[in-house]
Amino acid sequence: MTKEFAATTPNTPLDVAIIGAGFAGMYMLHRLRRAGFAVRVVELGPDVGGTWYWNRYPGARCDVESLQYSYSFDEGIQQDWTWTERFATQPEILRYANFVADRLDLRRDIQFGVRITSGRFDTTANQWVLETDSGTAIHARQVITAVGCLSTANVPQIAGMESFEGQTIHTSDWPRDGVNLSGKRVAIIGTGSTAIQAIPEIARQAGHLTVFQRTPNFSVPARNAPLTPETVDWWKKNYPDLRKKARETMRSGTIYDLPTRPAIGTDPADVRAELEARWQKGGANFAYAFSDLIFDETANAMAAEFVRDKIRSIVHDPETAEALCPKDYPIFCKRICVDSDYFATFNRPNVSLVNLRQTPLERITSKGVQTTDQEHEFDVIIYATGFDAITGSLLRLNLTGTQGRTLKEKWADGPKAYLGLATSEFPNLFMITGPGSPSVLSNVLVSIEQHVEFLSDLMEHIRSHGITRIETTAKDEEDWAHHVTEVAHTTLYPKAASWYMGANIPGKPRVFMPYIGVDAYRKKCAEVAAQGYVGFQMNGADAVAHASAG
Ligand code: N01
Repeated sequence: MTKEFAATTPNTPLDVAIIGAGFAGMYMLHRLRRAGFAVRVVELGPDVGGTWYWNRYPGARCDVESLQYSYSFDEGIQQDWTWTERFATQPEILRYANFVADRLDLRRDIQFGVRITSGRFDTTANQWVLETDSGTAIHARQVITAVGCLSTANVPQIAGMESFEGQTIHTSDWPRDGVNLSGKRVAIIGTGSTAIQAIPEIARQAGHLTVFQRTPNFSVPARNAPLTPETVDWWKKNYPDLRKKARETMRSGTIYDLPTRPAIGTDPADVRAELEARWQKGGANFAYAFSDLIFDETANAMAAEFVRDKIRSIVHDPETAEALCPKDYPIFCKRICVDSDYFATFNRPNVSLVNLRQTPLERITSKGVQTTDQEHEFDVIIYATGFDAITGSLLRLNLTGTQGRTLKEKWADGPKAYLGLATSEFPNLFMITGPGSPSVLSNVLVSIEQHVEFLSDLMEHIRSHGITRIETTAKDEEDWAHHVTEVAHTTLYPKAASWYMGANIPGKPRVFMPYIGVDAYRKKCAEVAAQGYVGFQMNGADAVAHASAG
């Protein structure tokens, strides 16, 4: 797999260096290579797949339906690949990433096993110099980050963690050879989407599983099942229309049964009937039952109470059921979880719940977990504690811009990026699914394709105009950040202390990071491109001075 890559120098830079070989980096490479650019991907892992390479914990699946969570840009790929389940497992998604990489012969331009340790913009040469842990710098005219929104683990700082004598695992770095949990005493800390997928599977394997919950989560049943050949055929036949619909008419980039009415003003019995029908159908479609669920607290409370009632009806022990019921934030304002048997797992004799709100976690000991009332002993502790989302992997690149500030210093009060794509002081740097773009509040493959296509058009534009330096302005990014916040505040989203807000990381600025609305965002980007990339200042042979977007 290791291949020698030609050295890059200030005189022989790449046209574009892409960081990351997940779905974003793979497609970006394909587009730019096809357009004739000298391009290379630098990837930390030993193979393609990004988040789907690392997140191998038991039960890992995508909660967007497989027929929609796939590339649409190549008719051959979407016809020749066949998904087997309604919600694909991590191994199947990784096989798909490999299928695409083979099909497009991507690996020959991907440098695996290399970490970018820092980068600086050389203002004289108008190039980025990326330092790597292999000791060889990479010189590139343009840099595009494809580092993923959920790829820097949040490893909490809990006193005594290093003293634990058993095995410690973070779900996002699950050992590639698997872990034998059979007969073991296992702890899992966290009850987000990851834990909610992992807990039922781990409970089937472990001797005893203890779940440490700080905040309960809303979850709806996936009702996963094998796909029938008829369903697959229908999707394949109708893909052009369905993909267009997902891209252009959906707030989320995923086709759901859109609501036809608000919950407020609808007979409460009809509200429950609609929620019940969607609960039975399974998946995040539940969130689209009524048009006001994400905007109106009373409507939202109806859906929240419906889910709490479901939890109470599934979990036998009333005290455990009550502890599992989220009560202090609106439903849908943290990412809705989609599960297979999560709540029923707490009826198993080998599963227990520790409510950290009642007995807070004090420290990790050599034997296990000390809470305020007792020491729990374990062979394995699993941290399902999530990610430093959206900005974590960008800041970790340690990039320094034209004013001598790192991105971390520049974004000390929160990220600001024009269209979520570019930030001032950092010329010739673009971010796929960056902060201020729909990213995690969308079917991320739809958002990735839109960004990749926007950026490859932009790269062709600057090449044909002889542009050597392109940068957004402080005003344009400020205006966009303001708009992102304004849109978020028309909804209930900011009422939850979520990772969308940076609230899961101590000290992280509380800024609502994703842009709500795939459809509106796409239109905005198309306008920007049609107006000659308004909001970007360009310098070079043609010395094109572009007006501010504001
Ligand atoms: O992470 P999370 P995740 N002590 O941040 C707890 C995507 N995803 O990996 O809420 C005790 O949601 C924390 O508790 P609290 C999806 O977008 C997608 O589960 O801070 N507990 C919480 O319970 C998802 O939203 C799929 O009180 C601590 C948990 O850890 C995103 O990834 C599948 C703690 C973290 O939950 C992140 O999900 C899986 C501490 N010190 C994930 N620190 C798909 O299907 C943290 N916690 C596509």
